[in-house]
Amino acid sequence: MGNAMQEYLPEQDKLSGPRAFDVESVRRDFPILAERVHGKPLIYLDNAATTQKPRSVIESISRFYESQNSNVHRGVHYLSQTATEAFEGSRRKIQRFLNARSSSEIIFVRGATEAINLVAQSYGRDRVGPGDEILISAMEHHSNIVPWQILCQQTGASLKVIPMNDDGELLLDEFDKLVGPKTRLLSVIYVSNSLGTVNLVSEMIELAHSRGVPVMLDAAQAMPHLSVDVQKLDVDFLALSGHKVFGPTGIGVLFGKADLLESMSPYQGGGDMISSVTFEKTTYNTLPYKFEAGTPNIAGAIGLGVAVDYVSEIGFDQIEAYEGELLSYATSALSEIPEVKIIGNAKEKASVVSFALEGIHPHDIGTILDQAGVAIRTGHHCAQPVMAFYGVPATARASLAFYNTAWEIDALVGAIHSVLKVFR
Ligand code: 7TS
Repeated sequence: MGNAMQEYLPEQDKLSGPRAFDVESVRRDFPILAERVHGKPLIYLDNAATTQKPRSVIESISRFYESQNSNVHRGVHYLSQTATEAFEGSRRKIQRFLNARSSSEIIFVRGATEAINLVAQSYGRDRVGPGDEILISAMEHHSNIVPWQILCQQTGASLKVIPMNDDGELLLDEFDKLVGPKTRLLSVIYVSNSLGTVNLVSEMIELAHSRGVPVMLDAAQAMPHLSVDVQKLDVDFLALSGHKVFGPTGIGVLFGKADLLESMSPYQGGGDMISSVTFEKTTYNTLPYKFEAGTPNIAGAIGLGVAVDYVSEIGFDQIEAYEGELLSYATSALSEIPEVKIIGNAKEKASVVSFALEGIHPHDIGTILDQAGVAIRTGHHCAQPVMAFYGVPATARASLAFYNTAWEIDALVGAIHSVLKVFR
C-alpha cells in the first residue's frame, strides 16, 4: 500500500499554529484517538458524521449512572434532586454557550433532526396553509428537507429552494427574490455537511426579518467550529446535535425565542409536559417542559453540558484559528494531487473537504483508506440534492475537528496515492 503503510507521527506536524493551542495535549483528552485500526494509528477524519468524546464527557456519563442515577423532576429524595440539579445545570450551561436569554428557551431533544421536526409540526401546522411557502436551500441535509415536505403535504403549502453556484455558495440575489408575502418560514443550514460552506446567515436573517419571516438555523455542523450567539444572530429557532459537538448521541437542543415557543402547541404528549390532566382537559407545563414529554436522556444532557464546558475552555478563537489553518493545509495538499477534484469551493468554509477521484468510486476510496487506518465518509452524506447538483452519486469526505493534525492530513494524502496506484 506504499505510503499509506507509513506511520505518521506527531513530529511531522507542519502547522505553525497559534502556540497556545497544543494539539497533542488536546488529543490526549480523547482516549479513542490512541486506538489502532488494522494495525495502524487511527486517523479519524469523519467528524461531520460524529465527533469523538473527551474523557471528561465519558466520565460524566459513568459518574451519573454510578452515583446519581434517578429520574428528574419527580422525587423529593436525594438522588432525584441531585439528578435534576445536574440536568438543569446542564441546560444553563447550554444557555450560556448559545447566549440565549433564558434557560427556558433551551429544549432538550434527541438531536438536530428532532428539533427541526418539532418546529415543522408545532410551529408549522398551526400557521401554514394552502398556498403558503417554506423556504430552504439547495444544500440542506435531508433532515432539513423532509420535515418540511411532510408539513407541506399536511397543509397544502409548497417548498421553495434557494439555488447555489458551482462553488457551493447560495445565490443571495435569488434568495432576495424568493422571500415574499407567502413565505412563512426560512429554514437554512448554517454550515454545509457535504460541502463545508459557511452560509452568510446573519445577512439572510436580517433580510428575512425585514419581510416578517422567521428563521430557523440548522446549526448541527456549525456548533463544533464556530461561536454561535443566538441573540447576536437574532435567530428564531436553532437546532443542534450533541454528538457533533463532542457530546453523547441521543441528545440535542432546540433553541427557540420564548415568545414563539410560548405560542406553539406541544409536539408530543405525555408525562412532564403537563401541568394538570383530567379526562376532559389537559393544561400544559411551562417552558421548556411543555416540549419535553417523557423521561429525557438525562445522562446525555449532563454529558452535553460537560462537552460544551470542554469546548468553551479551549475557546472558539483558538478553534477557529487552528481549524482554519488545518483546512487550508488539507485543501492545498489535496489540490496538489492532479486526479483529485474538490467539490465545494466556497470562499467561507469550515472543516470539510469533499472530493472525487476521477474514474474511482468513492466507496472504493473509503475502503482502501480504511485499510490505512484513515476514517473518512463516502456516500451522499444525506444530501442527495447536492449530489444531483454536481452530477455525482457520492463523494469522499474528510471532515476535521480541532484534534486533527497536519500529519494526519499527510497520511490521508499518502493513502490517496495508494488508491491511485491500485486503480492505475
Ligand atoms: N443537519 C446537518 C447539517 C447534519 O450534518 C446532520 C447530520 C443533521 C442535521 C442530522 O443530525 P442528527 O444528529 O439529528 O442525525 N449529518 C451527518 C453527516 O454529515 N454524516 O452523518 C451524519
